[in-house]
Amino acid sequence: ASHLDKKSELELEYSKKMMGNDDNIFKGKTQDQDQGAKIIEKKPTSSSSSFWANHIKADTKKLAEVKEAMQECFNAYKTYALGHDELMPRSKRGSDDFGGIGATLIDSLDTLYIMGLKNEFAEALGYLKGPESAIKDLFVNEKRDVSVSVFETNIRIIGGLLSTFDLSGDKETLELAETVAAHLMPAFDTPSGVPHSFVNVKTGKSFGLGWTNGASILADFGSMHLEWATLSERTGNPVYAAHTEHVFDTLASLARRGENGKVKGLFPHLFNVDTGKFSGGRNAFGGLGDSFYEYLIKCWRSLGDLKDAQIWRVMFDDAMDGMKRSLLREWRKDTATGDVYAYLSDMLSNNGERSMEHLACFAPGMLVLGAAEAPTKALADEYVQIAKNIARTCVEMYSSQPCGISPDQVMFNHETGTISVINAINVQRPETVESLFYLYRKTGDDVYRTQAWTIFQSMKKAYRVPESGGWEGVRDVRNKTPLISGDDKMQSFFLAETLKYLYLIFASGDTMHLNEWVFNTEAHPFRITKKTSE
Ligand code: DMJ
Repeated sequence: ASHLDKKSELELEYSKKMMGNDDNIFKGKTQDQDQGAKIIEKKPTSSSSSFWANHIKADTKKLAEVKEAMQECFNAYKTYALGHDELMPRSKRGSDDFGGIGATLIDSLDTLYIMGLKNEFAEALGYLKGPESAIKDLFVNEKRDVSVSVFETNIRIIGGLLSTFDLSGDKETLELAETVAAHLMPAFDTPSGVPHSFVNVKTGKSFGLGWTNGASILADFGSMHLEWATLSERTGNPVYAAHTEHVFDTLASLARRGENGKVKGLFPHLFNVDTGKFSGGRNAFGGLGDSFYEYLIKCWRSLGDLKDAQIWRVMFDDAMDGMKRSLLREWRKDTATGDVYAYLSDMLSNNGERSMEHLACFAPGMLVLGAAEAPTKALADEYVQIAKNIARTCVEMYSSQPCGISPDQVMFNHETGTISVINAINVQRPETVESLFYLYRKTGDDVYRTQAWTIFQSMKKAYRVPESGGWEGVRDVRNKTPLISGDDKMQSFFLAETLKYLYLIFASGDTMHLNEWVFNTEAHPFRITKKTSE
């Protein structure tokens, strides 16, 4: 009961803020689609440009090539798998790992919009709102008895719908986002108020995963506030933000009491929603932990209505401190240039703690965001330096393989300065190109564009399935490109994230400027409601 009392206090406080917030850009005002292009290209004010590199010009030829890839992938999805979650590019049919809600369609919307693929965007939106709509079938008409992942539905579906609203002003997408969130809400009805991982959309029954013994996962429940606070702001309904703010408050008070494991600033992966305590797992930045840390800085930077804003910043800097002390490793130094290659340990003792997942390659991007408005210049410089050192390793994870594609997990040999493969698959993940995007926007150093282009070319060779035009992942990156066997799956995040970040790397610096937009962990951009000063 205590968390419910807390929730209503928060709701009250939030409503007061909403009523008094004259800057709320969505009060009685919507953007129309024609304004969209201007919104994307809008010039940042000169006072806000100093942290980011100025005068980044578009590389139109490369932009066109990435856009063509997106067009091809979307059209293949449309032709063979429309309404399904993902395309199987070889089998030329759909697969439904997320409840059959058309994940790729929704994940693609804002990418199509940003790339100016107007016809495809209009078609996708038309389908979403039309009578065949898979998402309406499930969430509006409640036709199917299906359980969905709270995290995946939040980052892909609510995130994709919210960003489509922010970009295009289409109100129905906001209403749909609210309907989806209302169906996830029963997952929060636990003694601690921290949500279960899964919820049945029809019955509201929620539950945890078998392999965690029912525990919820830090990256899942800890990466919801950006979407839910944005949803509250856009709709004027405080209930969403109140739910996720309570989750953050729970974590913050555990940290204050020192009940968050051995390393100050970091958090274990598994949480018992009944006892309200952590129940195990590692403190690391790969899967299970990753986006929780990312959201500390993204929420702090971008949410004008953030309660006790400073504690988000403090928790982020504490986490980075914990990361430096316990996870950051240097495995190679280039004797000629002095360049350091760093990585973040997975802390898996059977690999001698010298392993890293590709998933952790989001960290350089997060560190660059942390450097903007950091408490001191020294800390900002240090964050950018660590970001560069980790990104160097992530790029090497690609270039060290015969097909130029990174494995999903690697091990580092500090003695020889070499990388070996632990998990040879590649599922089209975005994290390295995501980090190259942030580093390029920060530094304007062309090395990042060159690296991104090389990776994109390797992806094209390894992923593209000519029979359908869809792009798939790779089963074993240790093979040379012509020998590669594909996994017959086009991940929805490939269209939401990988291709979007690649496009933005070659776009002008004013396109989706990082002082005006924040990208959720599935690369869906929301308009920033707090003015950033850097
Ligand atoms: C995406 O769904 C998100 O980026 C998430 O935070 C991590 N995993 C995938 C991409 O690898």
